[in-house]
Amino acid sequence: MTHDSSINTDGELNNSSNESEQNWRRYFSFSTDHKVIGVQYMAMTFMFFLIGGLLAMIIRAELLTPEANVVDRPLYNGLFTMHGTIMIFLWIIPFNAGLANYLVPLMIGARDMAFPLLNAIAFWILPPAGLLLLSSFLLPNGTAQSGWWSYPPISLQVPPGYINGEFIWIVSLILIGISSIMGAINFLTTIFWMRAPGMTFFRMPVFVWSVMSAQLLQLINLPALTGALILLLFDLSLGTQFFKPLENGDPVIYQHLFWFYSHPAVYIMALPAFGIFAEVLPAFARNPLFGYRSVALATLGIALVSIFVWVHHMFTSATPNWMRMTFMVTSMLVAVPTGVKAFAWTATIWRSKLHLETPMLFAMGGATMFIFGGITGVMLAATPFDIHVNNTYFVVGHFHYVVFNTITMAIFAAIYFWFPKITGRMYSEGWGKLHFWLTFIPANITFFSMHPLGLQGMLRRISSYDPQYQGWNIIASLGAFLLGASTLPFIANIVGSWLYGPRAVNNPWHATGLEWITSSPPPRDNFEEIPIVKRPPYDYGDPKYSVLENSNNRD
Ligand code: HEM
Ligand SMILES: [Cu+2]
Repeated sequence: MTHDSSINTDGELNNSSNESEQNWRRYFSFSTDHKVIGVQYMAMTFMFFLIGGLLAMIIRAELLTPEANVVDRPLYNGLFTMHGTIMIFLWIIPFNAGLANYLVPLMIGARDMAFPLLNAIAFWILPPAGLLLLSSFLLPNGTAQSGWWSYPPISLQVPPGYINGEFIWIVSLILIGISSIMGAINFLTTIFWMRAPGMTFFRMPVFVWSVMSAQLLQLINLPALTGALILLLFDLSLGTQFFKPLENGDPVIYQHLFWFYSHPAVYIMALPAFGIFAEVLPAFARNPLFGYRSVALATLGIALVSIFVWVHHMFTSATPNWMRMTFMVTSMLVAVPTGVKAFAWTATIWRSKLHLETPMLFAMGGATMFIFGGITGVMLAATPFDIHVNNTYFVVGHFHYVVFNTITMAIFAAIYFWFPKITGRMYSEGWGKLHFWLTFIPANITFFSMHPLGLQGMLRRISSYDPQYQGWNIIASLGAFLLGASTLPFIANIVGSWLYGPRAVNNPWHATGLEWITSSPPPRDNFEEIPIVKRPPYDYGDPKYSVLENSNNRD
């Protein structure tokens, strides 16, 4: 790539060898450097994670007691709607985009993303979209209240007024979707065309395979959601009747379109997490990733199967029996490629000497919790079981094991693992471990409690409940408050270490990825010289390939 002459921002190139502190300002500027954009994504989405977490604290405060006594019902509806929307569309999905932005060009030996300007635009759509969404709290009738799925006809029964919470919700989501589609085009082009010489597909780290698979899903499935949202917007504001049951519209079609995206979306969130496990586990077990090729192909396999399972969210939505049967089977098929992954993680660390630094703790914790969330997923995929627990806290428990205990933990693993690369500083191991235990234990307390609640019949999306459910709810709420507090040592560690941490060497973990051969933080164009790749990924422990580890001795 020879873009340095055309697309360049305010003389960064000249500065790139200077101290990184002098460059902190670039994180607040419009930059086309994929690394700056990556950090911008990650920092911004973390802000939304905090906001989403705050909303969750209010929800759990309300559920401490059977009565509705903290917030009124419309606000409660708004809180869980915004909590879910923010966590999915402004935390996990864009955080993954940010991490991938930072890592993919480095991991494949490229100087930047294929379309740096498009990359910056895709990012800068998000802050206004997110602020727009939040601004709906200020409307006289408050935010959208129909949950993150926004099913019609409920989502169409909104307080009058052209600009209401639902309207804002739809517009924000369309904007976020446009940003994601731009990102998908950019990621796929980059991975297909910008790999360094010798970086064949089967030499790519599994993280890159994960990004590629997840972004393929974005491209294939996201248009269904965007289309559905546009039609919903028409129904809401222009008097059309695509989804209005009393006027010959069909609300179930909306559900199909919604889940055609939003089921694969769970893998758009989860695949990068699996990719993180595939980087961190081998590095701290000093073992090659077990069954690398199978894992890479299983990644693509999971993505493919996930396109054909969406109806498992609609087992109770007037779905004919033949369709329930079919989608029960396809849903269970996901367990096959997923099992390959779980087996590979286990085999990678089997009988190895584990180095239990913070990234490894989070990766092992997250991978283990995924087994639990995956099992409840397969249970839910069984139609007869799902019919009973659909719309109960069992479902809430299931997906929080996956989206929090697995994916958010994987995100923390990634932050600690690549922190030295991104900042050029080391974080504090003691604070990191404290953060891990303060996350892992309370998260399990909180989200485990939801399973018995659901099996006993407690419905989701309610702000008052029968007193028989209070016991587990108190446990869940106390766990949640601890979990909220766990972000404090994290923030202290990240901010403090970034400012005052000891200098990091280029490759503190003696890891094998290309991102570790360049300086920490990397220069504007990533590599002084584009590397020529001659070795497989994850060649830990193979003396034949020890060159990379030694290259660290330069420091
Ligand atoms: C890989 C990571 C996964 C994530 C991030 C995830 C996420 C979610 C989410 C967010 C929901 C709730 C949607 C809602 O109603 O608001 C959900 C429900 C569901 N999940 Fe998962 N899930 C994962 C894995 C699985 C697996 C492996 C299966 C089955 C093989 C599965 C089967 C289901 C089913 C059947 C439901 C619908 C339950 C119901 O509403 O009655 N999930 N999941
Ligand atoms: Cu699903």
